[in-house]
Amino acid sequence: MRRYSAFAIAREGARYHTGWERAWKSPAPKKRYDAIIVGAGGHGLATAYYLGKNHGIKNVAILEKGWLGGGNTGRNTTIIRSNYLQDPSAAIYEKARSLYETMSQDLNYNVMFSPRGVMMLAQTEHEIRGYERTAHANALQGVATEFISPQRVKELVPIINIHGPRYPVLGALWQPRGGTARHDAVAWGYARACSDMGMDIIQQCEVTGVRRDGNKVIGVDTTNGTIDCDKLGVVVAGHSGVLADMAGFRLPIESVALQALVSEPIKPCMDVVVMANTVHGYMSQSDKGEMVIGGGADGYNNYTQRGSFHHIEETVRALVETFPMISRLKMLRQWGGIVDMTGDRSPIISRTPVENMFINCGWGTGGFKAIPGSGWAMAELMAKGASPLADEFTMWRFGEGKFIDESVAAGVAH
Ligand code: FAD
Ligand code: PYC
Repeated sequence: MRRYSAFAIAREGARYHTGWERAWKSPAPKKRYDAIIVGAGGHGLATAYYLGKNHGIKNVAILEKGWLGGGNTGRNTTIIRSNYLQDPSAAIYEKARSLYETMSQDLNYNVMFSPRGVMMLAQTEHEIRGYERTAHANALQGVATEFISPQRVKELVPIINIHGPRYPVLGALWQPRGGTARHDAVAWGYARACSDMGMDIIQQCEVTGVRRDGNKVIGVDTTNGTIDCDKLGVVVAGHSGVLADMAGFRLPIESVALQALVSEPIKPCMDVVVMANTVHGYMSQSDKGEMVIGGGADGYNNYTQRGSFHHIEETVRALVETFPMISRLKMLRQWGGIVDMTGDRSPIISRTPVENMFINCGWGTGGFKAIPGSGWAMAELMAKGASPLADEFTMWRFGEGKFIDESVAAGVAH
């Protein structure tokens, strides 16, 4: 616990609480920041980290209305893969996956990256065609994936029922260097590195307004007062539309609940990640032994961070037919997060209509895997005005018809 007291911007002196778990009640700092990042989730923290590490911009504050990592970053099922179809997506997700390989060393913080392999089952002829197409595209993009047979699926996952009562397993898209990482550790690792660079992570500090001089951003209003900045990066996932509204523009984002659950811990029984998108459920085993399970997103917009009950039943039903042995497991707990969905299921990393205000959102059901690549690109965009990794992901692509369609790769029904 002691370590995190630094995150409460104690260096500004006794005006601030030093316990990171307590609310920051004091007036906002009177200094002007080179950059403010709104949102201390993985993407916001990674953006701040690469602003400092890659571009030398360290006079940075990260403002968080709750606690760091308490949004979707701390609520996801930690699947990491880069088996996307379109070139711009493969580039940013593979950049992220490769950064995960060395993240523990880079941050000197064990994020428990486990490249155990990710498998997306094909259970219809349509899925076979889709995944074979992705495997060919990945070969051209330099992303190591292959389409494997049902027999190979069974070898890799002995507990699976490949003859399924409704949909037999016809093959799978297999990414051997995909896997999982400890989600909280990713947030904490980036946070500690930001703090070590002298950045201020201010929790319990909600941004309530975007301050402008003409069309140029000059700071933010917060529940703790106003704070000045030269550049503003908004990285708030499901609340992106709310922040855009404060700045006077609209985003093509819908916010919906996505939920997950875990079973009681059991002995190791499955050492890969399996996604079954036709019956609709996915599962991996955590280091504690719990089976980590997720399903589809709610079919209506909301901000509840809970999710509707019928999804749990549908997801468990789908997974019981895929892995019959889990029918004997007790489920321990369930939770939800609010994911930010775009129409083409690809993210937005973009300038905005407001000068010096940038937005990173739209990662929807699949942004945990992207955190380091996204932070890398967003930092470059904020520091230099452009980033090759972000070029295609502007918020204006929807008006221009330049969609980056990843509705199959997203892997989760929505
Ligand atoms: P967040 O972690 O949500 O951070 C945004 C932060 O902004 C929050 O902490 C919030 O409190 C803060 N904020 C909001 N408004 C304000 C304000 N006004 N002022 C200050 N702060 C504010 N992705 C994968 O790649 N693999 C998976 O297996 C996977 N599984 C998932 C399972 C579930 C159940 C869920 C919900 C998501 C899953 N995802 C997965 C998606 C992934 O979690 C998200 O895309 C990713 O975590 C988004 O990170 P973020 O930093 O953008 O958002
Ligand atoms: O993007 O791989 C993913 C994912 C799995 C579960 C939720 N998102």
